[in-house]
Amino acid sequence: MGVLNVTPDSFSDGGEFFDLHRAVTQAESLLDEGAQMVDVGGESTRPGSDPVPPEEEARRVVPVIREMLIDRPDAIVSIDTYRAGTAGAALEAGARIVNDVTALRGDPLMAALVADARCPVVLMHMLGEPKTMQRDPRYDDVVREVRDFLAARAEHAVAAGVKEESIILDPGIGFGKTLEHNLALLRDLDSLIGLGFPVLVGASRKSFIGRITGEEEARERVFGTVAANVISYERGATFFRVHDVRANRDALAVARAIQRAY
Ligand code: PMM
Repeated sequence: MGVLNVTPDSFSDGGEFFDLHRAVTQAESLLDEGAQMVDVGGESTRPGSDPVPPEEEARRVVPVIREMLIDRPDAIVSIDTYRAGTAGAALEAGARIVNDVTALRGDPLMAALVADARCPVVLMHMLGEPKTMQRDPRYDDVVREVRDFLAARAEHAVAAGVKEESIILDPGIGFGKTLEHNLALLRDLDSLIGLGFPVLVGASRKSFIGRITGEEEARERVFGTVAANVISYERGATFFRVHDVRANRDALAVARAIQRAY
């Protein structure tokens, strides 16, 4: 899953693809590099960020989705939003997956929207909200708490009419987590895999990688990202949300070939 942030302020690519033409060109290059889907977002969720008004979020993403599907009608677009209004407008414009970083807690109308649309939905774990989530996050047992939270959110989704086979779970790397929390979640990813849903990992360029490698520039964290994704793949993850598609695609192709060798 290639990342396309149509925002002025995302942590690693903020401002780069804020203009319609540049955003569409970037979507196409993600696909050309081998992304099987493009995740389009119109509001940054980086630590400390403020929400944008709902109309502004939809105004950012809908034209990009429309334009990119004119050029690439078969592309699979995911909409990164927790707002039912934005998700609905994006689905109408041709998006096929909803990526909700609040796991259907951010908008009371989202569960019904996803159930009606019968589209896949990503349910992500986040402790708190972006504005404050990195202020001293604490857990007794991060792996158990994230797994139990996601199991409960999946149950909530099913109760609202979402089909079990439409659910994808995500531990929410960096969302209210210290370096140690992120590492424990990746090390014990099997525990999340054990819930029986496909798992998405969004480790790409995140600050925990910089903490380990000393790489302060987000765009220089590609090697660390690849390591996190290969390990996650080996532990059973299915989807990898990344900014640098080619490096991750090649690494995952090799990891997969080794796993399937006989
Ligand atoms: N991370 C970001 C945004 N959306 N969605 C999911 N499902 N998982 C993530 O880990 C995730 C996400 C923040 O990263 P960005 O600013 O590079 O988009």
